[in-house]
Amino acid sequence: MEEHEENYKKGLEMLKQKRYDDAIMCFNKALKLNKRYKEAYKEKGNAFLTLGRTDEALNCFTIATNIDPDYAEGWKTKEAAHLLRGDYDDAVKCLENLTRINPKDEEIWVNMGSLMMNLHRFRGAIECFDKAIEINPKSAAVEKKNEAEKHIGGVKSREVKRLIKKICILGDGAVGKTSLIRKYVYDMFEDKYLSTIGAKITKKVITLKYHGAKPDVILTLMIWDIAGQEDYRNVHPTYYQGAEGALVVCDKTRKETLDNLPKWAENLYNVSDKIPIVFLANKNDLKMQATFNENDMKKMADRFGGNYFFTSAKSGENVENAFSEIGKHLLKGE
Ligand code: G3D
Ligand code: MG
Repeated sequence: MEEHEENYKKGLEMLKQKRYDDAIMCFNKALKLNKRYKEAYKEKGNAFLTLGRTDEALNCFTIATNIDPDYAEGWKTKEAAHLLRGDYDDAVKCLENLTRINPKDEEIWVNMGSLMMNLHRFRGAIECFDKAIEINPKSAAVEKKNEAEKHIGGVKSREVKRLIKKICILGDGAVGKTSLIRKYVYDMFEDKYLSTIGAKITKKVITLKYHGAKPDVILTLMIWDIAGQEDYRNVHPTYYQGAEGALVVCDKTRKETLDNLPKWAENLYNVSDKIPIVFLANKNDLKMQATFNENDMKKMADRFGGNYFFTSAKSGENVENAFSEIGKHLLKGE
């Protein structure tokens, strides 16, 4: 193996170990030896992205796609970075490049159409959905196209306000954090590209209509899942940085996970401002195995002035409510 490749491999290993600064150093060494090493630029960008340094990340992705304008992975990560910052028009441009590279990829057309819908670019969205339907007549785009057509035929487009907010989901391992996100964000297209960037970030776009009283709000929730480092002493501060709300989860069948909730909350507050927290006691479907009751949960939530819910990622109980509650807090003062 050549030396630049060795450094690149080492960088990937560092990424796996969540040693992002070390990873960047390795990629830099690789790039010194091979200035056109697009993969190294992409992975260096991923490391920056995970550290929350989106400007530097974008810089890397831009270089990678300049080196090779047909580098699909480069465009995907660049799109993810733009989404994280809320630069939707730039994200659309990345998708345009992806459709140029893979014109037969139905999913990319659907993604681009969905994003354009969020931007109220309905005619452009319909063109994308048509392409997807051409590739697969049974595409999810059929329904989405109908939706877009309704908008064009109907009332003139209203003023919209776009917001992007980060929330974190915290709590011990196996309490059901990832399952709760999966249940809430059923549109799997939405997190496909983001899953390639190392941090587990899932996007959910919610449109809030005020029927004339105020501009409609398009709220993009960036849900950060702390997959794989479920020890409150070990969480990288970047996971908390910039968060405007948090869901802190325990498992109703394991009392110790409730006892750990205050530690999660305190640890978060060591880094963040006093952002709103909603506490969840998950696996409420397992009634027979309950190890604590509502009073225990209430006492804990009261300490932090937070609300609480008993949820089940399995049955869906209170999952929408929990995320809407956080959503309500996020929009206060907007
Ligand atoms: P984590 O992301 O917090 O680590 P996961 O937790 O979402 O990975 O869930 C851990 C396990 O709990 C999974 O089981 C999952 O199916 C289960 N689980 C999550 N939420 C619920 C729930 O509300 N009710 C029930 N009954 N089970 C739940 P496996 O066996 O797949 O590891
Ligand atoms: Mg998980």
